[in-house]
Amino acid sequence: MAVAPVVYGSSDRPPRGDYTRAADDYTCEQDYAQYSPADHDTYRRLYERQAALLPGLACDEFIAALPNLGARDRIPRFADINGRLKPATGWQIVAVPGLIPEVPFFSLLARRLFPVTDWLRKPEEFDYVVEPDVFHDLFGHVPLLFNPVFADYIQAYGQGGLKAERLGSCEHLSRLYWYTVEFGLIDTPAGVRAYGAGILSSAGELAHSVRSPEPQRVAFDVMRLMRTRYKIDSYQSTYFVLKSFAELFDATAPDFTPLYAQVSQQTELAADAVVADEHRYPAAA
Ligand code: HBI
Ligand code: FE
Repeated sequence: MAVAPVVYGSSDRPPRGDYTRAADDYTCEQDYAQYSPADHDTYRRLYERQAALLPGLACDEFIAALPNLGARDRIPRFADINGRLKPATGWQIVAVPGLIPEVPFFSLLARRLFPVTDWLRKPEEFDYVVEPDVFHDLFGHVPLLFNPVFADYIQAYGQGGLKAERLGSCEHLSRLYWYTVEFGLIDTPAGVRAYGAGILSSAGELAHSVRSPEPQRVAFDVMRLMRTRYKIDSYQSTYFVLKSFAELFDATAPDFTPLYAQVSQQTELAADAVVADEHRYPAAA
């Protein structure tokens, strides 16, 4: 059944994927035949460049989990990754044609199914692609699904998302996803490190988020985070720093209903808003 695609942010181009091949829940088969030798070479070069940048910038949990992706010299088969992922944390990745609406997205996460876009950027988009492609989803999101605490958080996020939709609080919850799963930092004895997929899959933002003096790095606080708008097509001005993945899971375990009521009474904050006397982390050396 043809399903209506969704477009992220303010892009005016139609979505890239072929949504006519998606089922009612937006999932489709990974169309492995679509990949040309040039696509596999683009993936190999993206993986090689990004993996070389990780030491001193990515968190240890991500670096330790990355080899679970398997193939580095070509686009992996999702079934091969699932052969390792399902026994590890009960998660599986499922192919989707691209971005999908929030309720189908939350529903898949709640079922421990992570949607992975199956098309790859073109060589001319090597440094930046507007919509998440298979490299962003596989390299950025999938390794930490092998981490039990983080994997439990993503499922809890999916379950919370379905509730948020009923409460009309999707915007607040998508900020939580954005500032943790996509652009989160975590503190370590050696300084802040990246765990967010949007950072880990970006050649430029990985060093920027951890080492640049420009952005502010504030302590993770759900209320502060949910008040803060985010930017879709440029580096973040504010990053939120966890003490541990357990902190993220514990902070999002309680029922968010009172939190949504409270945060909707407070003024929103711009992505670069500076709030007086809040703890800021220094850039890592
Ligand atoms: N769809 N395929 C896909 N991948 C995402 O990461 C994604 C999405 N739809 C919506 C979305 N993320 C965000 O708005 C979440 O905060 C819901
Ligand atoms: Fe993503």
